[in-house]
Amino acid sequence: MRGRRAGAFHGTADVIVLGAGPAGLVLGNLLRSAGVDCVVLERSARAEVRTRARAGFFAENAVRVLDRHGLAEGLHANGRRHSVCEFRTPSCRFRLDYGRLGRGESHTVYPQQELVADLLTRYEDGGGRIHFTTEALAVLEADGPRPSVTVRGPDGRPGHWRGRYVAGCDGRHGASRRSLPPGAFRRHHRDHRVSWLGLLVAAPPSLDAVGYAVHARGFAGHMARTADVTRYYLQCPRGTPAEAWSEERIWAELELRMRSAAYGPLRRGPVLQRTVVDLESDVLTPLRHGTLFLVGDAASLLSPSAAKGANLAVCEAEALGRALVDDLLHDRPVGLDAYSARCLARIRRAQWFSQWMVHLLHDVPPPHAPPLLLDGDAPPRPSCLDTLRTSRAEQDWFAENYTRV
Ligand code: RFL
Repeated sequence: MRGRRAGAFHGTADVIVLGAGPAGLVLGNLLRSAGVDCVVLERSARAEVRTRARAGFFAENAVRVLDRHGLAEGLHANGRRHSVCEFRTPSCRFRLDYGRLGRGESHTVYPQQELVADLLTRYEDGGGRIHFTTEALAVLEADGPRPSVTVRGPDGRPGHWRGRYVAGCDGRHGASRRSLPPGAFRRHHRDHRVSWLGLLVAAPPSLDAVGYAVHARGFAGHMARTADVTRYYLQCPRGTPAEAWSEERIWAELELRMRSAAYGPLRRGPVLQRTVVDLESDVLTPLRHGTLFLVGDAASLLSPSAAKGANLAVCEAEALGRALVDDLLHDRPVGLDAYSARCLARIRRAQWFSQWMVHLLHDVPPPHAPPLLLDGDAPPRPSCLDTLRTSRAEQDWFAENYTRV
């Protein structure tokens, strides 16, 4: 089927990749450089894909994946190593240099949109096919050998793509998830009953660490992005519209919850973006339905508390890319057969740790059965933070899981 080409509306490709986020573009690059015929179909316009600010913390394993395929040049040139967390609690402040704990691994901070822009340039420079403003509407006949995708193209015209495999890299609300027939999968869902107001601020970081502040008014977080842009989070009541928060109110809450009076002021700047994120965990099993595979956020959604989502997307894209190359070029389907179970093992670990972080940082029940509290017992959260502050074994465990993907 190699070499057959078409416009955005109709065509064929051995692998149809839905979505040009980190998952879709890592996969597209792997397939293209191995010589597999593929096309990426993306709902948004090119400019939006290149500028959508989201994640920023990449674990060493995800960086190794990018390195193996020559996709980490920009990340190494412009990203910064990051290895310290600072917890601020009602009673104290403590720091964990997680890069020196556990397995001694750290993060590279590099804005997700920069990585996506690098991946896109690399893919297109290598001759990769991509169509923007082309929304997948449904994946059809995924249980057979010739799946197809119906699309709405740039001017609203309907179209149709046919292939041998479809890679669903189109996020939680994409067509891949929607196209799974009832009974073909199980949905595992947990609403953590916590919401965050996510903010991007045009100001340098205020700390040389990820800041996690636990406060009676709710959680506040600080994460570096670049020398001039910082991400902050404020826990907010469920259902709060993002616009309800004026800049004045945002800074007052951040200063209060981060305890600036005790630990130093925050570096202020205009708020560039504000989004409300409901903290949820959501996994579909299995990650394969016939010739349709789920990758990244389409496979599992995590709360951003432990910064795992983009990392999983990169690792799963590599696993699927290798398996597709083995199947299509070497007639070895074993990797495709193992894809779902392999990725679910990683997802399960990441979900568990992210849920543990949600519990650590908020007044919500722990991930599993609530612990037995005896009369007069302290609630579990302060004791978790205290154990983390004082126990080297707990710190090693934290560091290992915080950087693991
Ligand atoms: P993406 O990035 O959402 O890309 C999916 C792409 O699919 C397109 N699309 C469609 N295309 C065609 N047809 C359709 N019907 C389509 N429907 C959707 C979309 O336009 C989009 O281009 O998914 P992917 O590739 O799986 O990557 C996942 C990551 O983006 C996500 O997990 C992370 O951003 C999560 N996350 C973080 N992860 C980390 O590892 N570290 C972090 O520090 C971190 N911080 C964050 C985050 C997510 C956040 N939000 C948005 C909740 C911070 C925030 C605020």
